[in-house]
Amino acid sequence: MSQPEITLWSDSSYFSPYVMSAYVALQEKALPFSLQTVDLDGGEHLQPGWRGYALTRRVPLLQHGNFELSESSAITEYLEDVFAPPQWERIYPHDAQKRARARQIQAWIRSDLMPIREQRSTDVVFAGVKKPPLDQAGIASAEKLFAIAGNLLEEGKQNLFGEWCIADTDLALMLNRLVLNGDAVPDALAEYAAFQWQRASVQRYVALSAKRKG
Ligand SMILES: N[C@@H](CCC(=O)N[C@@H](CS)C(=O)NCC(=O)O)C(=O)O
Repeated sequence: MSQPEITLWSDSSYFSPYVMSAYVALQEKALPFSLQTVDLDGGEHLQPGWRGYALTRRVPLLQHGNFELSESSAITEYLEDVFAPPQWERIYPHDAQKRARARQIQAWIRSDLMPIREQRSTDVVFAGVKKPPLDQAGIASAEKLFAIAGNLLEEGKQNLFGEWCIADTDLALMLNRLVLNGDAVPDALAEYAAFQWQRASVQRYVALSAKRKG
């Protein structure tokens, strides 16, 4: 049976780290999908005519046939459920505890470290913008990130759980907010972030934002 069509809605600049996560998940599973954009600056997502209006009025929004879903980690979990391994590539660890840990990391990155998210917005990552030094709250947030990421990635591991999973992309994005701004980041974490950034699926998303910027 043929699969319903998949569409991923993004902000028009492709600067959203959450859209990136959903995009990378689709790419890793090698699913055919089309991209659509909504103009957040112009408030297009707040118009009742927009597909995501009845949900959260935010991107990313996934359309799979008649089903619409927002919240990036709900999207990546849905894709893993519907396009399950081994038929499709795995984007979460097989082991239940590692899978739970990956979801924990995703939820944590989306709900904590606000000073980093505010002071190192993703134009740093996707458009090469440089920001002023972090304030006290930013420094405390960065120290927390380094300590926790350091615990998760002991001994300079290249992936959180042996093999790549979607939480690696999310954690690397958070670290790269600092690395790509030129902030001091412990070597092992900067190397991990650089390694993750080279992944083809991530680079395809980076290319989208670069194309839009240029
Ligand atoms: N927790 C959400 C965050 C989504 C989010 O913050 N999206 C932003 C773009 S990066 C957005 O749509 N902002 C428009 C708004 O909130 O009005 C997720 O993981 O998908």
